[in-house]
Amino acid sequence: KFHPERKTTIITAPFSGGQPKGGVELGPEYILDAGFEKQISSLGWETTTLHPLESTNYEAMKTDDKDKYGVKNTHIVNECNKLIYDAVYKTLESGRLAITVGGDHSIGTATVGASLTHNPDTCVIWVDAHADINTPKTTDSGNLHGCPLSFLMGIDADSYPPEFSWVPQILKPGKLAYIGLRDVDQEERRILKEHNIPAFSMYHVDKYGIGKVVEMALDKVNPNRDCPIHLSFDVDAIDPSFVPATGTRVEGGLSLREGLFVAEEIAMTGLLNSLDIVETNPMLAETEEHILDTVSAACAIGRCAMGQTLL
Ligand code: 4U7
Ligand code: MN
Ligand code: MN
Ligand code: MN
Repeated sequence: KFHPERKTTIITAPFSGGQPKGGVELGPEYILDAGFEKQISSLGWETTTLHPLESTNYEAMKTDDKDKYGVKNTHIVNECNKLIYDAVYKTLESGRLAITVGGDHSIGTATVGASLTHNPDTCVIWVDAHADINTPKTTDSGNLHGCPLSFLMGIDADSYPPEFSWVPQILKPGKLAYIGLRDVDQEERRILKEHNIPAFSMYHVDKYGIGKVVEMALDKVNPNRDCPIHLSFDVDAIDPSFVPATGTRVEGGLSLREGLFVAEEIAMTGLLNSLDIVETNPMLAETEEHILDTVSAACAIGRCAMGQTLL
């Protein structure tokens, strides 16, 4: 419905500053080298690519120190996010579907922020083992890939480093639903409860099945199936047996098929307008097979979300 002309822009976000491990910045390179753009164009999409971080060197500026606000690498996370934001916003304003390939999930601040600024009716489906809704006040790790959603919702806004003041606090609790959760921090649970955010954990996937869970998630955030969808897919939502090369693995995740089903079902709505595929870290693979499994899964998520199964 939203993209009858099937035009998309693949935006690379080779960035690791939202978490301490090296290698996640190589995700986009591996995914593109695996033929991702061709795979999407084979589905009938006109594709183009943008590399907004091309002339930056944020990786070299990364540290492991918390600032006085309790978070790490605030400066580079914000600079990077501003560049990604502009690329996603420009892409959406030109009528193209935005696919952002990460990189760690701190870039969700930019991608979701741009999607909602472009169209405030946008709803967000966040597929992840984690809730990514810590605030500088609640985070233990200080890793900003665990915080993007709080910035977008303006939760604990008095605790933010001033550099985050550009972020549109535009995401309403009723416009966000999670699928795949299984490692949620105590304070994050409180936030989810307090704001009444629909969260479908692995418990719900086991109890109801993935088909029903996706339907329930969409019923919450998009009851009339008429709003654009931003799908933010952290590959760690899928079980580490299928997706081993990622930074924060948690056992007991979605099967590969369940993960792909989520993407397929979003494609079926015809409402997908923006997509993130994040947290692929080839350097954390123990074997070549780990790399292949993880990169292949990331590509498959993209193909399914872009309608592979509708052909
Ligand atoms: B990801 C964590 F404490 N909640 O804040 C944190 F468990 O983008 C993990 O989903 C965050 O991979 C994971 O550091 C962020 C931790
Ligand atoms: Mn995660
Ligand atoms: Mn995440
Ligand atoms: Mn992770």
